[in-house]
Amino acid sequence: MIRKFVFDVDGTLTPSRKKIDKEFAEFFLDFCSKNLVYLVTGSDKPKTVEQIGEEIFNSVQMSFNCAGNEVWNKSTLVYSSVWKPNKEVTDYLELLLSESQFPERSGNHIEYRKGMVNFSVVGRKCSNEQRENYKLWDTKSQERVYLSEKIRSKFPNIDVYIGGETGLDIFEKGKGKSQAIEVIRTSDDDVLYYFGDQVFPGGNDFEAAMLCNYQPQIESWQDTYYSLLIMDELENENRNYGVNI
Ligand code: M1P
Repeated sequence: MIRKFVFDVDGTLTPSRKKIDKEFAEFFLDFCSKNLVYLVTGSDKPKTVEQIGEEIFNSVQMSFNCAGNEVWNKSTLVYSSVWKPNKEVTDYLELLLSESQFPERSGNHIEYRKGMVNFSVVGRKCSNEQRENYKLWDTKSQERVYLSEKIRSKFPNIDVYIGGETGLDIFEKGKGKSQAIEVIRTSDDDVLYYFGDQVFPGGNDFEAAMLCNYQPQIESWQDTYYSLLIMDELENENRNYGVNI
């Protein structure tokens, strides 16, 4: 049995778009040195490094950025998709943006990344206050569910998922996070654990998590920390009793 641990970043290892907690970072770095760890995130490499630091980024086996459309092995770029949404899609996103009843706009609403775009009504440049306002609005109005259904039904050849706290991750059909799992699983002996805060139908972790063997229930980085601590403790206890898990 070969255990492999797959982690989303925003909302799973860090608060969304924020830096990793110092104590957890120390623990996680040690975890990476003892286990096969992979990152699968909607964000690009610069944002990921800014949030988790170079040391953790370089200690994982591989980082699947932009939902696996840009793959890094430490500082080596292994793969980069060239897909871009066509004008019909981006015009439609602009239309949806203009129709949203949410009153605040911060700029950078359609962010182009490798092989995907991130679409955000409040905008990627939002302040913490605007982010909080949008979170409340989205919870109340379910705007991101509504928008993703509209986009999905108009363009059946693209995939749309709720990611992070404010946006939607949009890419070519089948080119979401699940493509990373197909690379990570290399043998029938592999046992994959998926840690993600968006493991629900329509969430950007859902399909990837369903391809893994275990999906601990995570709603925050604290949940991830706690699950890993429990796992560690159980292993130590079992080791003391001579049981192999
Ligand atoms: O991984 C999904 C998204 O997570 C964050 O989204 P938000 O800022 O809306 O909370 C960001 O890191 C975003 O880039 C990413 O796509």
